[in-house]
Amino acid sequence: MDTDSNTPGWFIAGDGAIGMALGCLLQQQGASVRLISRVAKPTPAMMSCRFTGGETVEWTCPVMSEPDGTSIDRLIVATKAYAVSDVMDRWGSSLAPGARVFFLQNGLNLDSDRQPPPSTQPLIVVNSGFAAFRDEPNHVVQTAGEAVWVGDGSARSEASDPNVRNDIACLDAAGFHVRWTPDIIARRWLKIAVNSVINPLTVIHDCVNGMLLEQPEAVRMIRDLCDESGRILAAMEVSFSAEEIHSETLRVIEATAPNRSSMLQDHRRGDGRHELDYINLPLIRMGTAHGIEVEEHQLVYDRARRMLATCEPAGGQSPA
Ligand code: KPL
Repeated sequence: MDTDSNTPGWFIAGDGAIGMALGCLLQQQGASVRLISRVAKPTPAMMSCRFTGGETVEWTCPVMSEPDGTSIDRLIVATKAYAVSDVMDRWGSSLAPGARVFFLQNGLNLDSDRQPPPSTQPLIVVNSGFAAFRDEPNHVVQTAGEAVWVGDGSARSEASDPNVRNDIACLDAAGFHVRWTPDIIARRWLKIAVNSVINPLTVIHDCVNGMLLEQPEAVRMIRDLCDESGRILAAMEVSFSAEEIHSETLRVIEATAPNRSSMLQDHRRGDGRHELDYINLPLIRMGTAHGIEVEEHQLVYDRARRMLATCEPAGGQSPA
């Protein structure tokens, strides 16, 4: 495993909470890290991270907003789903042949899930256990550090490329506990099913995740949505049952009880960008395509869409 700062470094697109926390963890392991920001920022940036153990680390890191001719061997895309196409448009041509590109988004875009150039290796990360939030512009607080899943969509029991295995070992040693799985597509659908319950319901009820369990209407909707998702996933031959989706949803709500979901944060930020069409819409579309009734999901989608519309620019947004 390389932790040597002379080896090709890590580029992290997205200087939000997860991007900053990951950058800090990797740099502490001795890796060279550069953050990629959508907008030009003073560089190097001075940041701090408080980790779950209680330790606070001050760190500095170069920040880039435009390619400078450097060839990128490993890129972590830690942006929101709607920003992925911008990242690929701007940085795709800087990716070296064989570069590993780790995608950390919630949900997916069924119309055009933006891929990096064909000569590179896209890897899907399903984040089911690492959480952080930003409480000041350059200060991040990590709130959970459980295992997360990674895969390339193949049924291989481990990554075939030793570079990918090395990357996974580096991330794991740094404290981002990635585990390879041959079932990454099913795991992504499970996470979509869970997020499609928690995220819009926290917008509708304007509450932190844990409060959902204190509202009888929300508790009933959680059950009904999970049952419907179970029928959709069964029709898609994805192996998670309604019971498993329901218990995973309750587990996540309890584990992230004090969190404001990312969709509620999008709503409150009010800049018109949110992930409803990347999380809820794919399930609705899959259900419809397989002839499954999606009444509960459609109702929740429509309610949340109306509420999120109050923060959209005229004309709404379309999946990027
Ligand atoms: O993934 C999340 C999100 O907010 O998008 C959960 C797990 C619901 C945590 O808030």
